[in-house]
Amino acid sequence: MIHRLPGLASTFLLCSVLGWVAACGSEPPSREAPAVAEPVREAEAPGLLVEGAHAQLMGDMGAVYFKVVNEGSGPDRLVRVETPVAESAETHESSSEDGVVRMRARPDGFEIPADGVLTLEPGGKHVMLMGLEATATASGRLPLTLVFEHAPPIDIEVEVGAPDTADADHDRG
Ligand SMILES: [Cu+2]
Repeated sequence: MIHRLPGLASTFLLCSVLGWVAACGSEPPSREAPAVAEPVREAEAPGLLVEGAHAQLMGDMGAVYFKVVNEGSGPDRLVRVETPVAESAETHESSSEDGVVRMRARPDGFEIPADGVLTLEPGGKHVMLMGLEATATASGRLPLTLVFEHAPPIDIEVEVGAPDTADADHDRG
């Protein structure tokens, strides 16, 4: 922590800003079965199905989670995510090392195994939104476009849900 590479500095910063991401990682998702009225959006492209998209926001930053079900016989890859309502959208992955949750950029995106599922969830893979527009966060819905290596892009509208944790530390120092 004394000497850190420039490339890691932003990761450390994000980790401290997003203390709630770490906190969420320690809690298993407790609401597996979606309620009937829950406005989970689903969208699909040939062979791919996106489901359960939701976002957790922290100021002008947010983490987006969803599943991509690959019903095809070949692997694919989520190569990037685009949105008009944030300055940037990056693929990240959190992992726990020696009890410390760290978040790293995954610039190559995430593989979607053939006949398998790519899962983005708290404490693991996620899409990190930075510089979110206030009007977008207020609306409770974030439009995202998922871009894949093989399948055509999928547009989704992500439901914003408040973080489960009260550990919302805004300290950016
Ligand atoms: Cu992140």
